[in-house]
Amino acid sequence: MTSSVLRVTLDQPFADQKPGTSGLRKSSRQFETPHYLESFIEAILRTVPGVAGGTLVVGGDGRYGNLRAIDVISRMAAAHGVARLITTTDGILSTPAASNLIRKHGAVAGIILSASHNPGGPEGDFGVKVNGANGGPAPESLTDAIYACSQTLDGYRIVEAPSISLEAPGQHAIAALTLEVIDGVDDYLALMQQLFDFDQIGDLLRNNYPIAFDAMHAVTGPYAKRLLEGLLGAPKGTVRNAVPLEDFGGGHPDPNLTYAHELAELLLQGDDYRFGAACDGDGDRNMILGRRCFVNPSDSLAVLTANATLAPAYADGLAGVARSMPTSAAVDVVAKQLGIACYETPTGWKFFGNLLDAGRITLCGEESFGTGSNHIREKDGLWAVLFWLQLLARKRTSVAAIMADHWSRFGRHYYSRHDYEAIASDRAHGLYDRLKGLLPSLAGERFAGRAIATADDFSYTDPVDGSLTTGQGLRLLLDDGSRVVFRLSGTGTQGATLRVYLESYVSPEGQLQQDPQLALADLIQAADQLAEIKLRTGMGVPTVIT
Ligand code: G16
Repeated sequence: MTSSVLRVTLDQPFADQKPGTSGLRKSSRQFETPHYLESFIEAILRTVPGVAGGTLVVGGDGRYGNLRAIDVISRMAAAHGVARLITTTDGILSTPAASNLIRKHGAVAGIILSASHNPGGPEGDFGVKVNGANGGPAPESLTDAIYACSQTLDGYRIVEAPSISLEAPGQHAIAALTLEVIDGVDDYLALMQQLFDFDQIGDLLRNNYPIAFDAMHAVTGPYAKRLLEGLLGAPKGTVRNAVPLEDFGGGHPDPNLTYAHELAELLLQGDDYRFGAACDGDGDRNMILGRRCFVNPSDSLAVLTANATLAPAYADGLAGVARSMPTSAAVDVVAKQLGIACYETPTGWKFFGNLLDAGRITLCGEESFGTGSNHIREKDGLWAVLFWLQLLARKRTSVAAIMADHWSRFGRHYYSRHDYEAIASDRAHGLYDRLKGLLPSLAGERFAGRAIATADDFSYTDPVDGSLTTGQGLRLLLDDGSRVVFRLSGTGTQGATLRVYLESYVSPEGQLQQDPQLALADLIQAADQLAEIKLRTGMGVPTVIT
C-alpha cells in the first residue's frame, strides 16, 4: 500500500497548550477541535530527542478519544520517521505499564493518553502525557520546550493511511514505520512477579481472605482480573467494575473516599471484606482500605517503608525515600529510625525521577494516592495493592492492626486534605495571591494556639542536577511540628481547585484520638479564617475531604 505524507498548514498556533502537573489535560471537546491534538503531538515529535529512527510507546486508559489519538499519533510518528511504535490491544495501557514498556524496549519516549482521575467521555476530559526515555514523566525542561514549540507551530505532518485495528496483537506497517500491537498486560504482570512473593500472596487470597478491588471501569480492570483472579487465585468477582469504559460508566475514576464511596462503604461499614483497594483512570493511583480502616496515602508510604524488607524486591533494605512536600512527614519519622535519607520534593512524580535514576531512593509517594518504587518511573496503583497484600500475607494480621502497630511505634501524623473544586479562576487566584502576600508578616504570629515558625512559598533545588523549582505551595510550619499548606491544583480542567493540607503529629506517648477531622479541627478553622476560604469561594464545605 502506498502512503503519502500530508503537510497541514496552521493559520496560527493554539495558545492554550501549556502542560500542567501531568501533561496537557483539557476537555474532550477541546481535543476534538480541528488540528488541536495534532498540533500538540507535532510539538512533541519535533522536540523529543531521538524520534527519527527511534522507538515510541503509545497507549491510554481507554477513555473516549483514546483510539482516535493512537491512530493520529501512529500516522504522525510515521511522518516523523519513527522506526517502531509499540501499542497494546485496544490501546489499553496503564501509566505504570507504559513506564515499564518504555524502559524495557529502550524507547525514546512514551505518549500516554489519559486525563488520569478526571472523568472521561465526550463531555469529560482527555489528556496527553509525555514520558521520557527513563520511563518517567517528562521533566519541566522538556515540557517547557514542547510548549515553546507548540507556540510557534505553523503546521504538522501526518501520513495518509487507513486506521489500523488494535483488536489483536500483530505487526503492521505505516510507510516505513512498524506498528507493533502487543498484549499490554503480560509484561507488567511479569514485572510484578519479580518483585513480590506470589505464592505467599496467593496462599492468603485462596484461603478465606475476601478482598474487593474496584477498577472504576478504568484501565486497571484487565490487569487486576488477570493478576488477582487469575495468577493469585482470588474468587471471581473480586475485581469490580472491571471493564474499561469510554466514560468510566459515568463515574469519576478517582480512588478516594468520595468518588470510590461504594468500595469505601463495603469496607468501612460492612464486614464482608478484609481488604479493599481501588485505582484511578490510568492506574497509577491507589486507595487502600482495611475492614473499618482507611489508610491515608501518607501513612501508606510510611508503612511500606517501615516494612519494605518483607517484600522480596526490597529485602536488602532501601537506599532512601522521598515524598512530595504536601505529603505528611510520617515517612520522615520512619526514615530517620532506619537511618536512610528522606527527600521532600514538589508535587508531581517527575520530581522523583532524578532521585530514582541516581539510586538515591527506592520508594517514594504522594498524598494524592500515589506510591511507587524504583521498579519503574511512575507511581503504580496495583504495585501498591500487591505490596499491602504482601505485608498482610507475611504478617497474617489486619490492616487496622498494622496501622495501630505503626502509630504505636512511630507516632501518628493526623492528616487531611480539603479540596475546593471548580472555583472561578480569578477568585481562587485572588485568594491565593492575597495569602502569598501575607506570608512575610506571618512568622511569629499565633495560629490555632501555636506560633508560626516559618511561612514560605516552597521551592526545591534538585540534589542531582541542581535545578531550582519555585512557587510550589504556601506553607505554614508551626512550632509544634504541625503544618498547613495551601496549593492550587495543576490537574483540574474547570476553574481552579484549592487544596488545603492539614497535619499535626502526636508522638507514641501522646493520646491517639480517632477521627482526623476532630484532631485537626482547630487547624481547619484557623486555615479558613486566615485564607478567607468560605468568604472568597462562597463554599461552606470542601468538595472532597480526604
Ligand atoms: C498528577 C501527578 C502527581 C501529582 C498530582 C497532583 O497526578 O502525576 O504526581 O501528585 O498530579 O495533582 P494536583 O496538582 O491536582 O494536586 P495524576 O494522577 O493526575 O497524574
